[in-house]
Amino acid sequence: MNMAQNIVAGLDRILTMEVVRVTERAAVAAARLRGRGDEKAADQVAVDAMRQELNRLAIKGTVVIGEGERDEAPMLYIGEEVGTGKGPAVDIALDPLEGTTICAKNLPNALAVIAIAEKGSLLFAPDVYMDKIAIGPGYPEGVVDIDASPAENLASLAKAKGVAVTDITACILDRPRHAKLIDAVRSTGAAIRLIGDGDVAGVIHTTDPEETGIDIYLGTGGAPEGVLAAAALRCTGGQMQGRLILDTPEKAARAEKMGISDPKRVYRAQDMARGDVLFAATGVTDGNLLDGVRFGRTFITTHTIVLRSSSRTVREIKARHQDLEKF
Ligand code: VTB
Repeated sequence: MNMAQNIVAGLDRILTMEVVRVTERAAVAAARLRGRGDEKAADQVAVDAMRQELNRLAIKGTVVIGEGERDEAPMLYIGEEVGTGKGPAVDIALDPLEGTTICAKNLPNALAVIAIAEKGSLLFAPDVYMDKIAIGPGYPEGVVDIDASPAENLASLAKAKGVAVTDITACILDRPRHAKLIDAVRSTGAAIRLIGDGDVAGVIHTTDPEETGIDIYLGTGGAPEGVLAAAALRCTGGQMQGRLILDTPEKAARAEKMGISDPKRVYRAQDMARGDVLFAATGVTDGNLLDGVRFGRTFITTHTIVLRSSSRTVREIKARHQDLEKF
């Protein structure tokens, strides 16, 4: 396939490498403020850095999942046009610092994240909660179901994996709203990894249980984070279902304004991120899949995962940045 055909068939392959710089740059900026207890400052520098690098990409990009509505986010707001404007028209979902609290406390799994997809193919999700369930690749379709009980899902997953339920580990956000869910999972004998934040990482971790020790992600987290995680899962394989929680008239109206006609709809990964999708994440703090940024005396190292749905290639890029001026 030559380059021209490739652009027509999906996203420009060159973007796969170019996009790495975008998350690397945001991650380095955020990492300089790791463990400083200042979430806002870390987020701000990551946003600035990501935007700067994004605007160098040869794309005509529109932010569909970003830092918020135009009036509340001065940069990388929903609807902002990014890139040089010369290149394929794409939708972008991003989170320059997923896990601001994690970064401020210097705890594991803070990431700089971006997903790029063909125009019109990412779910335009309001900033509400989403109920989520996700498992990794290699299981028959329908092994887990968002409407089944935690006990049913864990039993079904354990059976499909060929292990006892007690050998399954679920990842859940540590929130009071999950008390019932946590009890239900514990009563099956399964283990739980409780995370403080960072459910994009939590979902991605299900795709490599040998490495991460996590088989299933359960619970409610941000809907924008749900779309980002779905984009990653589209590339790695795995199953995810999500349902928006529109429990007030205000949220329902907001969702409707964003084009969501069925408020109870269950979205699978392929409904949240359709077509050809590129996903990149760089570790800010050390994590289960990615190392955090290391600051050496003469160089900085970054660790990035880059995924593309059309080829399902998983690339890990460890970069040694010797030109420190660029950061
Ligand atoms: C999660 C988590 C994020 O928000 O989506 C969470 O992945 C959900 O909101 O890192 P609550 O904190 O209100 O539970 C974050 O913690 C922050 O965006």
